[in-house]
Parts: sequence; C-alpha cells; structure tokens
Amino acid sequence: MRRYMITSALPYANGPIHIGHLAGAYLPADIFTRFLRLKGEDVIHICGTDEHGVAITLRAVQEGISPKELVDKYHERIKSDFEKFGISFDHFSRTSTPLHHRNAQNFFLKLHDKGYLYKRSMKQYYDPKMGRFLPDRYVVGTCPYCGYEDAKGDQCERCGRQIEPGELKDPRSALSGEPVILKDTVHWFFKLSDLKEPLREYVSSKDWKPFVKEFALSWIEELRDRAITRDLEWGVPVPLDDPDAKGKVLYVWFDAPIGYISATMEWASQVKGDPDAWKPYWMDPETVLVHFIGKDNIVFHTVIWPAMLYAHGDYILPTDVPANAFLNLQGRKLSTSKGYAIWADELVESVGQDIARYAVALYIPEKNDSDFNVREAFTRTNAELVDNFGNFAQRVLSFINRYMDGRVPEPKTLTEEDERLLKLLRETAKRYEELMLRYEIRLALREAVNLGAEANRYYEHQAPWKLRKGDPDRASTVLYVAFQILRGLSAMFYPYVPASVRRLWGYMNVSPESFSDLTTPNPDLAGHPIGRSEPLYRKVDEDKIRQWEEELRRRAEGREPESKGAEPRIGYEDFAKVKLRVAKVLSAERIPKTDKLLKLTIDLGDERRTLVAGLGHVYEPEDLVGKSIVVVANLQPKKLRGVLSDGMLLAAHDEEGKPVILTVEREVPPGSEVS
Ligand code: B3M
Ligand code: ZN
Repeated sequence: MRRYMITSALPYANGPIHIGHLAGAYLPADIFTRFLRLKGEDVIHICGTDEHGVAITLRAVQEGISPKELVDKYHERIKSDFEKFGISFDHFSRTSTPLHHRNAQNFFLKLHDKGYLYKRSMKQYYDPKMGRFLPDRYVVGTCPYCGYEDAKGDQCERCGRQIEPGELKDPRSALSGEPVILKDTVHWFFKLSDLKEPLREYVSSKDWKPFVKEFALSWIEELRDRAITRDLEWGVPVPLDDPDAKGKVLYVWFDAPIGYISATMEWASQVKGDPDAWKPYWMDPETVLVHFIGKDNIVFHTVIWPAMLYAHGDYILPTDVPANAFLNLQGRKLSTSKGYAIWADELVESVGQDIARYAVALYIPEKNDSDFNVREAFTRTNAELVDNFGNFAQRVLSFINRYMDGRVPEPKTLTEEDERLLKLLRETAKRYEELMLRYEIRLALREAVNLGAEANRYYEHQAPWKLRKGDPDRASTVLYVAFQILRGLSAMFYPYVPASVRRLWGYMNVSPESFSDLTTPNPDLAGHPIGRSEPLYRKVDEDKIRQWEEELRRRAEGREPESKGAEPRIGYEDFAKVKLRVAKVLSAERIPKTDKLLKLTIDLGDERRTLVAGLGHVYEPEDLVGKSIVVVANLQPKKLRGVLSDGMLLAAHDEEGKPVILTVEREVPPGSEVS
C-alpha cells in the first residue's frame, strides 16, 4: 500500500465553479483519487477555497460587499458545486481560518529565521484616487516598445514584451482610470536566486509531463528574487515586529499553497480525530504528493512552492504536478466575468451528475487545450456511456433475472471466444491501471470503452436469447462470462461515474471490492444471487442538446436570458412605461361592414376617448355599456377602418381564442391606475 497526498488547486472564492475548472483540475483529481481508493491505497484528497489576494478584494468592491462577506458566500457556493458534481474531497477547507493564518505566518517566520527573506524598498504603482497600491496588472498605459496604448503594467498584449514597473508610459489605474504614480514601499523578498541549483536538480529528476517540466526548467533559469508581501488590508498579516510590516500581508501565492497543509491538519483533527494524522502525508518521503492544477498555476507549483518547502526543510516536495491545459467552450474562451461558461450546478441539474461528469471527462485538456462542444459531448456520452456501458449492464442483469433465476449461472465449457474475452478483461485492466498512474485519464477511459464495445459485440454475437432453449448450457456460459466482464467494467467506469456504478453494484449485489478483485474473473461467482436492476442512464435528447446550443450562443453574444417558452423578460422600468387605467364604457356600436369591430366611447376620468376593439363576434354592443374595463392609455393612436382608436382594451383569450374582457373586481372611479 502506498500513501498518496492529493491536492487540487484552491479555487479563488470569487465566483462559482464551471466546467473549465472541473476539467482542468478537480475532475481528473477526483477520478485519480477514486481509482486509488478502489485500489486500496492510502490516499487523501484535499482542497479548499483561496480567500486572499487582490482578485478577492476587487470582486468584493464590484459586488458591493466586504471581502469577508464575499469569501463566505463563495466558499459555500463552491463547496456545494463540488458536492453536486460528485467531487469527493476528504476535506474541503478555506484559507481564512485562524489555523491557516498561524501556519502561513509560522512558515514565513521559519524562512525569515533561516535567512531566506530580506527586506527591500521598491517603487510600486499607487492609485492616489483609490488610496492604494496596485499590482502591475491593474495598471495600463503605453507600451515603451511598440506604442500600444492599452498595455498592462506587467506585459504588453500586443508585442508580448515583459514590462518592468516604471517602464510603462502614461500609466493609469485600471480601477479608477486616473493617472498613477510610483511610490516607495518596503517588501520582504524570497531569495529564490539562491535556490536555482537545488531546484534545477529537483525538477530535472522528475518524470513529469513534458510541457510542465520544460516550463519549470525554463523558469528556473530566469529565477529572480520575488516579493512575498503586499500592501493590502485583506490577507495574512506579516508577522514581524517591524514598523515596516504595518499594513502589509503575505502575497496570496505565498499563503495559498500552505493552505494545502493547513487543510490536511484540519482533516486530521476534524475528520480523523487524530491531530497528528496529517504528519506522514507531508513529512514522510515515502508519500506521493500530487498537485492537480491548471497550466496557469504551473510556475507556482513546480518552482516557487517547492522552493518554499525546500527552504522550510520540514516537508516533502511535490512528487508530481499533473497540470492541464485550458478548456474552451464551443470554440470560445470561458469567462466567469463575462458569464460565458457552463456552471457545474446547472449542468448537473440538466443532465444528472454522471452524464455531466462523463461529458466533461471526455474533454480533460491533458496535453493541449481542448474544446467542449455540447453536441459532440452529449452525443458521445449517449453512445459510450448510455448505449455501450449502461445497456450492456441492463441486458446482462435483466437476462439473468428473467431467465436464470436471478443467479449468475454456472459456466459449462469455455470456448476460445469466452477465454479471449476474459483475457481481454485482464489485459485491459492492466493497461487501464498503467495509464491511470500516468494521469492519462482520457486514454484510460478509452480502454474501458473499448472493452465495453467488445463485450457488446460478444453478447450480440453469442445471442444468448436464441441459445436459451436449444443450448441452455451455452447460454449459461455466455451470461457467466458477460457478468464477469460487467464486473470488471464497473471498476473501470467507477472513478468517472461513481454514483451510477454504486447503483450498479447494488443491482449486481457485489460490494465495492478492490480494483484488482473486480477486474479479475472470479469462478466463485457462479451461483451468485443478483438483485433487480433498473436502467442506469437516460440519454440526453435532441431537444436538450439544442437548448444548450442556443443558450450558449446567447451567452456568447451576451444577450439577456430568455425565460422558458422563449419569452424575453422585461425589467420593471419597461413595464412601468405601459400606463394601464380603468375606463367606463359609455357607448358601443358596430363598425359597419366589419364582423368583429366595435367602436367604444370610454370615460377615462378626466377625458373621453374612442377606441376600436375586435369584440363584435363575441359581445353585443349593449353588453359592454356600463362595464368597467382596463385599457392601455398611452398607446400610439391608430386608425382602424377609418376610425381613430386611441387606446387599447385588455382581454384574455379563452381556449378557442375568443376574447374575454378584463374588468375590475370592485367598482373604482374611471381613470384609476392599474399596476
Ligand atoms: N487560487 C489560482 C487559481 O484559482 C489559485 C490557485 C491556488 S493553488 C494553491 O487559478
Ligand atoms: Zn508592446
């Protein structure tokens, strides 16, 4: 048994979780972890919300609430998003806890005491209007190289050059739009340049994904000391008795990864009930420490965090950092701020947890950016999960229930074809396992799907429903083999679609044994009683796929949401433009040569008006006289059959479309407002 410490990047507590987050880190981490658990390894998967940093404070300003209110809100939301998606953390914490603040401060002090930190004065952009220092990327100005006028303070998006503080011309604040100044401030720097050698050695020794390793190595070559404190009120205060430390907090990327350790400590005391239980996970060199992250976090996890751990000295360094590239959606970049995403919760509500997980798992951007296309995603899920795996399960179990007394039959003579299939199961499981351990989560799934397809072909070809009468022994053998394969498939599908496989295990009456048990054909299963089964999945139908396509087009174009029935909603302001009033009908007559139109004279309190209404086929003119009706009083007048209609009467329409006029429930004076 090996010990694994698995982490997923701590999401910023400033927005809900969407499929880009899930595909980039949480889903592959969950699949990997579930696989290890099923293998019987000692594994914990830790996560939590990242609640500090400028991104949080700015979002709080935008939402008009305090940073504390913001992180409380999104901590809960994110936690529930993950639960809905079936991401099974052993513990989900947050970085605003007192325990974490203490840990981050102690970590800082340890590096300080060991001489890895030094204080230095530097110039930094300052927004006099907002009264705050600004991170470089919140400053815009003219690029000194290419003259681009909207260059960011750290990099020009047009020419791609890095820009040092002070180089930007006419710098302005991206927040207030006002000119910014460079102001002196003091910060603590981490002597990363001293650690080049050990870091290079560390990364070189690793068998990481090539793009991760190359990225880390090239970064190490350019390694410079970095400020690890910031001028901000929100965060972990710098724990030094130094007047310069006042008003300063630890840089969010310094405290956040320490959050992995804090969360594990919390798990130890709160979940395990043993406050020391976290130690082997972070201190024993035998532990496999794995960080699942998106590619924008590579440098922090492969260079800076290992440097922090190395400098600290008490902890192990990451064993592997299986970073993923980015997920796009219908060919476009996802964007939380622009609302262009599929959110975790709505996807699960729409298609169910396992269909959602499967669809996203198909697009884990393991090597390159990938593009989630709803039609393709659901079509493939329908074919691979519902038709291939789900149907096979249902066919085998219902056949056993119906014709074999609900017991896995005794095999008679195994044919070459039967043996081939059982062998294929063992071989597939082996390849699956190897791929999984290399984080080739998509390829591992291919193995399972291919075996499922092979099993369906076998079943179809053997056609036990035909053998049942003429050759019952043969039918028994086929069902025996099919059940063994199904059991193996269940283990391989489990990490991807855990809830439905748990249901399946219930139907099969097998307890979730280990991966290797489940994927090894077991002769003792002959005679094993199974339970009633139900179909595992429902397909995503064409209507739903179209709805998603339309909805995503709408989001891409930034159009307002439309209610069910495609009715666009209006705001109250729009409604308030319509002036509705009660009117009394003074007289009514038919307009000659029409069969529907009536000309009404109405009393609006302070004025009389004429209006034309298409009621003549339902109402006699005299029925209307004296009635209090409701009219739109501020409609543009319009001529109908030569009569100017100045207003419009409201009527409901019955089952046959015939008008039924609106009246008031109690008499009110003519002209009364309706709203
Ligand atoms: N919160 C960045 C991100 O969500 C950051 C990850 C922290 S992991 C220690 O992309
Ligand atoms: Zn430029």
